[in-house]
Amino acid sequence: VEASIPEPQREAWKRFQAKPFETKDDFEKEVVRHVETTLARSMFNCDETAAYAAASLAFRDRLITEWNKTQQRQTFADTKRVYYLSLEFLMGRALDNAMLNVGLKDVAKDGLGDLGFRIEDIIEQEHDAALGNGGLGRLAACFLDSLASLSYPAWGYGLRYRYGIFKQEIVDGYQVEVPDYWLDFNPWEFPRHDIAVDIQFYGNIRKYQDDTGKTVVVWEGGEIVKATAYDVPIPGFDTPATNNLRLWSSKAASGEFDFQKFNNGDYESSVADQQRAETISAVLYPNDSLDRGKELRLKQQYFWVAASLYDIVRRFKKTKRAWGEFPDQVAIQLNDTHPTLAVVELQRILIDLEGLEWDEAWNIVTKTFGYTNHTVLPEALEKWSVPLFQNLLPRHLSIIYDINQTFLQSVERKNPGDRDLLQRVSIIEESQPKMVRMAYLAIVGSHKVNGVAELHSDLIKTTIFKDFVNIFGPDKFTNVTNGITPRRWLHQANPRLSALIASKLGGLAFLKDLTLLNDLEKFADDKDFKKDWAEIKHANKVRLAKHIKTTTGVTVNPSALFDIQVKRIHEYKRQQMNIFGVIHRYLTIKAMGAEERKKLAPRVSIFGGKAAPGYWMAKTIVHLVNSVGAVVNNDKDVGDLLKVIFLEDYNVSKAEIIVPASDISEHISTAGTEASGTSNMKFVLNGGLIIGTCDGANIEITREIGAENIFLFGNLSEDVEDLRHAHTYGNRDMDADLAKVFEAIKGNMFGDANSFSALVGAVENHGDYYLVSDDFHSYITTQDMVDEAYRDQDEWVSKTIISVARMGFFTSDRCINEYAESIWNIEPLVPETEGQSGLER
Ligand code: 7GP
Repeated sequence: VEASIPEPQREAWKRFQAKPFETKDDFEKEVVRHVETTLARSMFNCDETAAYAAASLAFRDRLITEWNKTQQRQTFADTKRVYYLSLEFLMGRALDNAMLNVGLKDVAKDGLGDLGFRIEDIIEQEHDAALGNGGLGRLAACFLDSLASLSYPAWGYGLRYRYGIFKQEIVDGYQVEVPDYWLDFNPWEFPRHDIAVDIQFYGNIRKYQDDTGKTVVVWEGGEIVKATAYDVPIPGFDTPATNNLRLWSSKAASGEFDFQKFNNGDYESSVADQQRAETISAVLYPNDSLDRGKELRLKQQYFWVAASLYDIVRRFKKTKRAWGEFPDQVAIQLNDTHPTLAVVELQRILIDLEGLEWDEAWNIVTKTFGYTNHTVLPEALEKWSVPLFQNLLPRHLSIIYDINQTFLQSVERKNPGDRDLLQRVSIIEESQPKMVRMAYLAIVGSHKVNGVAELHSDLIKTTIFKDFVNIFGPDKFTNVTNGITPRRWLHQANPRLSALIASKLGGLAFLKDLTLLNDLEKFADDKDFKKDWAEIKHANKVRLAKHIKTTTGVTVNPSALFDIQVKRIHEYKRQQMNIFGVIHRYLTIKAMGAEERKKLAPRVSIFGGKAAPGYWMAKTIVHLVNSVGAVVNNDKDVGDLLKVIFLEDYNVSKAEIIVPASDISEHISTAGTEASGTSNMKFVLNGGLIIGTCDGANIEITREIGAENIFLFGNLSEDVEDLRHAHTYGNRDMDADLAKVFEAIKGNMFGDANSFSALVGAVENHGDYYLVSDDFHSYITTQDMVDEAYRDQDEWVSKTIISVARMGFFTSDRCINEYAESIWNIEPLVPETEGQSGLER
């Protein structure tokens, strides 16, 4: 690295190069310097906001020094890198994470203490980076943490939305969306004004023959938008390796066009152009698992993909290698189909700009890409209308047609005469209008396709992608079960539990090798350990109870059983079944005598999650939960026996308070609909048990922790089709308990029944697509078993310890190692000083 610096500068550089702080004094010095110079304030009026800003800048300086070294190390080692393309990175807060990963949180705590601040208050100042909707976006964030912590050469590429996922407010029981303008002050990004790419839209294609007789295609005209890079450093845990997340922001290109308008006195319309360009990266689409086919969304996708590929190709070209070596240097992972245009864009670059032959180029493309599918829900599978495509990206559409033709010809060769098959697998759907099927394009353009849990990976092979398994063979399809980072989801969210575990395992090494948790199992019957364990859970519940009190005004008893369901609101996730179950419980309590009531475990049912703004049914579920809460929580007769809470604006930083506080959490999707789930893993890792269906990763969690430690219920995925069929064509008796719940709703017990008629009607009259009525009985009887089990606290605590001990498999480190080996073919590039960051083991 040193040798790369020109001789004359080397001396000065060595003398003055940035030295990251290590001690409390140096940290304080940095904070004061940032307050007084960077922020232009004095220490006399340094409030918590300024202290947050200065502390973050001090850590950012530290990260960026290591970031630089990491990038240089990778460049010189000339190793293969992976690029993770994701439209969503749900990062949450950065300061706490940076302090812990670097191993200097204690230093910062003391330093801030000297300056008159409590570190918790300073951490609270940070606005979440909420650049994602739910599971898919948070998975990408966990992956970045693991990639850096394992020292893999990896970059994330995404969009720098001006507005992240909306802020949810509950007004009179209804969800109201408020814009999340999060960029007011963001110390975690570096604008790279020197890294800007012009991105073209619209226009026409022109073909001609060059001197050698070769056909040349040019894409001309249209409009140009400029992409500017913003870099976010991603620190690894207990390693100096610091990776990069590059987010693109859109601006109008300062072309002659604008100037002409300006000179003609048309100032307003030249400003309008500017604003139009900026809209591309302005908002995150707030739909989770729903494709809306909006032109601006396709524009976002191409803008981001084109800028990222330009960057990746530029970096590759600096190595002066032959194009054939591209897949040896570059792996690109498509996080769902949103970046699938990258397949087409790389093919375009290779044939139109670099002059490669089609086959040679296509060979490079397919070796480069891998595609991860995150859902089988039909409404989430992306399709773009051909006319829209033709207008926005004419050259790409013509390449897609060529890709499709070559592909269909090969299918025809192997399956002569099977026209049905050709129609089924065609990338172009022959509908009115024609549609481009993005998932099919992603499969054809990648060398590996994976699902995110075993059941899900099996399902995609037997349902939505069945024909492709026959065409490409089964080896192209694989499974990588999701994981979560134990740094954020144990060490950061639950510091006391992490410390207790460390005290028994002899240090924090389990945070880098989660299978070490296995050794905890021998403490499952240790009296003192169990007491400490239970005490920490109680303290976490007290913390959540306080949060509930300040945000909702409701007092809950921290000794009650905390039953939590937090995730995006969706019919397939079945929050409606949960609230119907709560109503059933309420009716049961009301009908009980005093003696019977004494035997009941008091329960707090906690809900949280956002509904997509246009998803009316999901919003109705939110309304019902709040309406039930308003009645139950004010019923003196019920008191502590039941409370119903809706937590406003569920996000990553709130999850860090909520997840450690559960006794039981709910993962109750209709079997076969939840691809994996990741919060199920977080809750168990924090000493909560789960109630769930045989779906997604619940199945593998059961296998790991033992069926005796999880409350499974409900129909299996293989029965779903028959049940749906029976709903439509058979006679159905509504479950008696569910019928009573519906009667209560219809009798206006929770306010005007008309508000909820769609929810009830979906089950009663409209086919009950999500099988609420089929699973309701086993759901409520399993909830009774939860009560029963909770009564034996001693046994319950042992179960939670054993479960935590067996959760090692679900670290995202395991998951990333699997991707690295079976899909990306990349190796870690471990810095010499790895594990020497002074972190206590
Ligand atoms: C989610 C899945 O619903 C969830 O089961 C999974 O754990 C998560 O991805 C990570 O793999 N999918 C989405 O969030 C989503 O929007 C549609 O999928 C593209």
